[in-house]
Amino acid sequence: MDDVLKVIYDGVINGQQKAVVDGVQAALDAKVDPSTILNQGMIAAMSEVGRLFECGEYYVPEMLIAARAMKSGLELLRPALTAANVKAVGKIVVGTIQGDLHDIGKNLVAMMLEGAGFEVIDLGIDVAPRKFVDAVKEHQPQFIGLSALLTTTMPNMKTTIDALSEAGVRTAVKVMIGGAPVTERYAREIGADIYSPDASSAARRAKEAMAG
Ligand code: B1M
Repeated sequence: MDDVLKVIYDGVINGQQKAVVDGVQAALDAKVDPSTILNQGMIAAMSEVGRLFECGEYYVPEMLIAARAMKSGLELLRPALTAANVKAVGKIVVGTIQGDLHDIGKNLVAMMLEGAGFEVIDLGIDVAPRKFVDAVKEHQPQFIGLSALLTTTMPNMKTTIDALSEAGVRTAVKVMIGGAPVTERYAREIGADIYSPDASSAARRAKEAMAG
């Protein structure tokens, strides 16, 4: 790997925002292809961060700091990616379900998905089923991602899936759900397509679903 890409890669893994931004600037100045910067510098690093999290070496704070460093680099890289017409690997609309204001986990999921190369449209918190339906129609994503942290708001995941069916767009998207009280069994019960226990597996499972 090029020295400059290694600086970005290590910077993301170690959560060093300045190192990542300086590395991206240096790579752009050296005319490194923007998609190489993205894939070999940032996405590869976030995938390693995901692995470290899954094997218990990293915890949520390390993952958050890495994701923030990656985001700062991405801000700088984005115009170059657009100019080079580098396509996202897929598109996902995410949001915290109606009635629920918790967004730390959802933001982390969004950042890991961005780190995996997805375009993420974040609808925020307390998102009504209708808003998810409208976003599916407007943005035509491959996935929608629903997050719930309260046992009292979990049923709104089912309400949202029902709203997608009623609007005739259920089969147009795969529905991924997650959040502390959510389980694989619950996902099956309400007819969601993918359950993810954490942000890193959310990114991995979305990529697998795109591939398969
Ligand atoms: Co709230 N809260 N809270 N809270 N809060 C919990 C969830 C609670 C378990 C605390 C407790 O009682 N022990 C409890 C829920 C109990 C229950 O439902 N059975 C609770 C309660 C009761 C409440 C209020 C009702 C309190 C009150 O007002 N009486 C109230 C509800 C407000 C509302 O939403 N309408 C409330 C409010 C709040 C704050 C606003 C103060 C704040 C939220 C701030 C914010 O998010 N901006 C807050 C917080 C911080 C928590 C705790 C302490 C931490 C949640 C968190 O951020 N975890 C939480 C207790 C706890 O979990 N220990 C608690 C860190 C985060 C990284 O993890 O969100 O689980 P998590 O996300 C993970 C995975 O779940 C997964 O990936 C993430 C990263 O790995 N994941 C997905 C999440 N979404 C996913 C989506 C996916 C895939 C994976 O696909 C799309």
